Amino acid sequence: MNQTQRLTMAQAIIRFLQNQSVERDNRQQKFFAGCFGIFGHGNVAGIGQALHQYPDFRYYQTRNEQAMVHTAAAFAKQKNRLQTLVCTTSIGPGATNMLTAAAGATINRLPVLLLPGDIFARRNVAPVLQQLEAAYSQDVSVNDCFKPISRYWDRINRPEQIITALPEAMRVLVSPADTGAVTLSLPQDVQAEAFDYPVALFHPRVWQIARPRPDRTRLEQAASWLRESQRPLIVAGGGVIYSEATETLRQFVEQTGIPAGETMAGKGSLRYDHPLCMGAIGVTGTLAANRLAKEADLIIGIGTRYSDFTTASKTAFQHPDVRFINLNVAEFDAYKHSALPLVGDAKVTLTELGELLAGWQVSDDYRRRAMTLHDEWDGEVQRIYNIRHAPLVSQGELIGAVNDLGDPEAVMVCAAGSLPGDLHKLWRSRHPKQYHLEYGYSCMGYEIAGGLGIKMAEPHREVYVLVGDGSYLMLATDLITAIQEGYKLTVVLMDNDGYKSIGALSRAVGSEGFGTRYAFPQQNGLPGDAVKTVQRLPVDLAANARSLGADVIECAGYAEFVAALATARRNEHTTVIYIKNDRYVGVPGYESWWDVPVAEVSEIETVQAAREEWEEMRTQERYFL
Ligand SMILES: Cc1ncc(C[n+]2csc(CCOP(=O)(O)OP(=O)(O)O)c2C)c(N)n1
Ligand SMILES: [Mg+2]
Repeated sequence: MNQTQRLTMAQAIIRFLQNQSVERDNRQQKFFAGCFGIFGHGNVAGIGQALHQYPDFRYYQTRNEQAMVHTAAAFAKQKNRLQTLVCTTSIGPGATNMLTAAAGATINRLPVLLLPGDIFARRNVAPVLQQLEAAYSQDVSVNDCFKPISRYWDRINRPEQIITALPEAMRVLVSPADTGAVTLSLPQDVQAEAFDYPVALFHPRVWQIARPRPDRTRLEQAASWLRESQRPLIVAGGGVIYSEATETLRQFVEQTGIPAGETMAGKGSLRYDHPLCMGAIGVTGTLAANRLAKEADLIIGIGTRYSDFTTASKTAFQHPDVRFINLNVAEFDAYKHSALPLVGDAKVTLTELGELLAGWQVSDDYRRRAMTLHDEWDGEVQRIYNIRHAPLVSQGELIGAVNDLGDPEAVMVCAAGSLPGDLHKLWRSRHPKQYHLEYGYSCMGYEIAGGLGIKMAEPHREVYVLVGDGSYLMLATDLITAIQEGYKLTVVLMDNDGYKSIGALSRAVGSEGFGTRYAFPQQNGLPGDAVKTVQRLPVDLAANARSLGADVIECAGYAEFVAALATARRNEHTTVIYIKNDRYVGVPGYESWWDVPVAEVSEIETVQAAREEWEEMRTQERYFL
């Protein structure tokens, strides 16, 4: 019991992490699959030395600290949060490079463990290289920036502090309700300090992931609300997938006849061809889901945060007496929209609710209406898949090709630009893990790094990374890591000379695509979309990808793209399919709105017109009290 082992703080951390497992539904696995990192003076002699000493805890290189946190988050998402990766950095810029992706992980409720190095606890040699000095306190470093974006944050000023910090870090990481980025800030001197650690700290530990059940009284009330409802609609969020409740949802939907719309994180909760699957809901939603949302008298939100994309900026639900029942493991989300909160795990809650609803179902009329809307929507998707736009192809037809001709067991990953909206509408999800969208933070640069995390999580699946030229330029370098580690990615790089998405948004707010095109300046300014002829920049993204070690296939049109998909599927090596596509042809919106405030005063007429439209739409925004 009193046995101790003398280790450095860094060695003790790695030993501890190696011994943590999780268990859900009697399935057990190690919680950490290894550690990504870039070494500098802030961690090379601490965590770096420890990783060298314990090669069983696999170390992976990255090219950029932001990328590795995206990789870890994507890995965790693909694993339904039952496993993740650790990220180590030096102090200063290495640490703060993680901030963007750390915020993304927390917003998306994905566990990542961050171990940034920190300035000396001992202080006598301060200021050290890369130290932020504050005149008002010596207890400040750049790592304090992690506080608002971490679900748990701690600074380890004495080696024995990890004995109490590590279990807290684990509690948060494995909690379905509280998870997100966990940051343990590790002063560079303390990492290398030794302590006589209790051996019990390193004993194998299994963290049970519970499936909490909701309050019975509330559950019964929910059942009676459902029985009273005429037009109930399910909003399926990411929680359905993380809870592995997709099969239970299917049974619930079939038993009750309640149709379901899907959020960005929830897409794939039902197979696209299920007659009661209405597909995407909200700003980027389908006509089927958005029509039903508008009329619904009862919304059953399952594992959703109700982001503005889901609620169409609070305009999606227009029934005057609409009510909400929220099934959510996080109390915070369960209470949104003044809902009847069923705080619990999606799978067990749906099962119990289904039992209470035995014998009840929606009217035949309503079920039929939903099924008709489903079929009509499928026709609309096919229409867009069949467009053959010239001279440059349309994004919709490219999405169709990847969906039709890619491996059906594959995973598709995307995060930012015009692709997510198009994918949300058009992608036909055939299994619950096929549609991997990082849309909590919609962080440009997630795509390739995230693709690597997905492939590491499920190496047997093909991974299609769909990425725009803007996102690619922001963060493509972890193609190298994928190649280095032998994880094959198929990257579809869609070049439209800049920001198609924000260009369209800019035009919609009256600003002519200002600042969103990649072109040489004219008349001492950058050309917007009103300028017909622009001079392209001499950038060759295909050559860029080739220079990082990828196989690259350049496609001139649809037929070549189809051929490239076949080649890439046979290829065992990371392949980038490069294709130019049209900046202006887009997938329409389907009776939805997104609140992006327009300038209240302007001398430009297009802005004034946009403002007028915006003011009218705003009147549809609702409070749910
Ligand atoms: C890190 C980051 N910066 C800025 C934005 C805002 N933003 C959203 S989409 C977009 C343009 C994306 O360009 P690209 O990847 O080429 O996709 P496209 O819009 O052309 O489809 C920008 C700048 C963002 N989402 N993430
Ligand atoms: Mg682009």
